[in-house]
Amino acid sequence: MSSINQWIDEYHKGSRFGLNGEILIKKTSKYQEIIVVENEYYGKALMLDGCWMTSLKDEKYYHECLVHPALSSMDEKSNVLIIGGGDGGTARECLKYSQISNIDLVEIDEEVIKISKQFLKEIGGEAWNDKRLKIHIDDGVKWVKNTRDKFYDVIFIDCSDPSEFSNLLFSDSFYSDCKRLLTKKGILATQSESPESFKNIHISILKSLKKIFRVSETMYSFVPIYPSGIWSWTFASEDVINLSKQNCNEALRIEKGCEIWNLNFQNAAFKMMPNKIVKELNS
Ligand code: SPD
Repeated sequence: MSSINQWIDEYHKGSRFGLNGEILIKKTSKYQEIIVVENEYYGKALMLDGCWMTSLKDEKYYHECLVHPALSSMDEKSNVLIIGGGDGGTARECLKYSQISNIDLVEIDEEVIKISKQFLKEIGGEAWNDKRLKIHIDDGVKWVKNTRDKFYDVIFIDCSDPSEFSNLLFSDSFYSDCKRLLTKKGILATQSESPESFKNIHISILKSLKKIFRVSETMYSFVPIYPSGIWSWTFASEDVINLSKQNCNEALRIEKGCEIWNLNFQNAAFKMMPNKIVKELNS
């Protein structure tokens, strides 16, 4: 592998979003091309099939926003499902809650886990050694179909952008299966793409979740290395979720260990829906 710096870009509708650096590994797994590049500012960064997934420097923007709005708002949580999440960041944030006794992490591509453990070990950190974390190399869609009703308190969908092999993770039937798996007060938390660079799929996710679940709320923040930077996370439940619960001791404890997320940040983020998205959702 050459140690010469080069630009690695995510191409997107005539724009490109790139990092310059040394390629540490480039490999094609059964499912996708996997690249890890080392950039001066963002540190090591992971790209799957031409799309940026995460970097050491900005991963907390993503993982803290996916996990803490759900877990800090729930009283009962012991059993968690993560679909995707092969870099370990979502599991690491979940394991900050002592009430969690089991996490099933279902990742289709074993190579993503291997490469993350080898090149991005700071992201998963101690989570990889935690007995509560069970890794399953499997298809998330099949996993939810084959799991019994009301089994999980929380489901995190930490997937890539829609593609040939991940499309079903954005489908109504998948979301309905997730709903069936959740306990009465359970929450589905999913990355819901960008209202700017992935507007159509973003709208489609929000419409599906609103249709399938009793409540669904979306927050907006940033993931600097993703196309356009602005990103979203959506939380859906059959129970009325109190995602902006204040002064909860647990949330205050979690805040202290976070780089990005805190309750004020979250409260603002749930009010950040761009007006063009509001209009399209209402039309
Ligand atoms: N455009 C990238 C969307 C990827 C979301 N998942 C990232 C994985 C980080 N754990």
